[in-house]
Amino acid sequence: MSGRLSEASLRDVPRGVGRPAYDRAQLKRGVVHIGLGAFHRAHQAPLFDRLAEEGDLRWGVIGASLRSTGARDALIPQQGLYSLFVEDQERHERSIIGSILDVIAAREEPRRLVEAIADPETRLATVTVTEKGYRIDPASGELDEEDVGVRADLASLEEPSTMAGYLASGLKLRRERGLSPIAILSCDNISKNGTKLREAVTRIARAHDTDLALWIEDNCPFPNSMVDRIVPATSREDIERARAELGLIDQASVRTEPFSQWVIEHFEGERPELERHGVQFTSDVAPFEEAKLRLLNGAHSAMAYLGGLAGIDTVDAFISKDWGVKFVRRLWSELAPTLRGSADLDLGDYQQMLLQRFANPALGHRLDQIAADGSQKIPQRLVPPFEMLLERNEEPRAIALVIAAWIRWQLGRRDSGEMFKVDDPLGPATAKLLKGASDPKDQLRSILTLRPVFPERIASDRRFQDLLAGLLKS
Ligand code: CS2
Repeated sequence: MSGRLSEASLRDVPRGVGRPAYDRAQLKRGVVHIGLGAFHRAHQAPLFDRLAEEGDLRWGVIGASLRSTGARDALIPQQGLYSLFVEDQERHERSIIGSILDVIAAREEPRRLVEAIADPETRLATVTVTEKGYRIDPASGELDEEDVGVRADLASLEEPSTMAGYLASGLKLRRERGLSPIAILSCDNISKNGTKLREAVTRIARAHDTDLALWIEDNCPFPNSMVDRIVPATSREDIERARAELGLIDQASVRTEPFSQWVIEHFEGERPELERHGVQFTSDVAPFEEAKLRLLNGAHSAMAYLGGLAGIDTVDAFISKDWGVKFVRRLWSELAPTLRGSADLDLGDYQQMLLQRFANPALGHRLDQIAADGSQKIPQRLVPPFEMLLERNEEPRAIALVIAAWIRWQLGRRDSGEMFKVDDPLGPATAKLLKGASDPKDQLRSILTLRPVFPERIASDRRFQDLLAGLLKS
């Protein structure tokens, strides 16, 4: 029987596995992080761990999940400790990360999260709640005021429901207590993520107190940022492997690639010196964010729907096929001209590196994971460049094929006939739209009325319709 990873069992962790050398009891609760999934555990938390390792003990993390209790149930018995496996063809690095100090399951204890944001020790809030957690309309970027949670937060901030509601509520309390404002750092794959988050939070704040909204606007930076690291969701195999390699049970183990990137817009106020660990601070994140959203995430979505329909399971399996690489290159040849360049970004090198990252066989990155929530992702990744190319009178067939594959995906049936459940907040809406449609032409007509994905100006474009109709038919 293996014991559980914890402070007490740290000494049993085998040699060669890194572990915190700093005194965790001295670590301050400087960061509140909302959205304690695998991505945070593999991207931001290890950076805060490294800062602590160097003696900067201001950036311990209080993590919160809004809906599930899984992270709390996994991490609290381990006092926040978990293992990180960094792997590719050559590297196999293992370490125990110590920067997470406490975990709140906000659904059960909403006030604890509000209090954490309003704690004098808190200096920064970070967010990874995925696209759908913003409750914004994916196409317009505006807060979805029809959403039940948003409606509740607009009515009361006592026990918030949404991420933006929690932030508004916590900031309200900070202001009432005369505490300093803090920066709120969005780390999700959304174009202009900080700007959109600020709009969502101030919109909710304004519904309660206009002065609060002004205070937030004037004092709390919401820098835009681009984050990048491929992190498969923790699977049963990961937990098994952690047990085999550590001799301990770790329910929160996470596996990732060596590559990691974080580009953040400069902002005023106290902040962690992340540049010591390769994080880039810049005056304009847009070129990085666009390149990443379109080339990396766009290719991911392409593989997810085309590969998923064809019955392929993982990114590396897709990219190992000649036609797979060929298609991804073709897609990039359409997408790259839509990017505004930056002197710091060589797109040729960037694509070459992406191919290597996609081919990493150690990740086992599942296409189903990427396929989830497509209605929130396609409008970020592929609709804007498509529109741009149409304006230039071009006919981007590869992008259109991915959008057509996404539409096919909504039917919940692979090419083999195997049925699956579409995992998407708009899944019920797309199912309803497609239900009565008898042929591809009908299906297209219906699905193009889905405004969060297809804004009017693109849905009504004849060339767009014809292109998709042809592809869906074939
Ligand atoms: C992926 C991303 O699941 C997805 O939609 O495209 O999670 C991707 O792995 C990360 O953005 C990489 O940084």
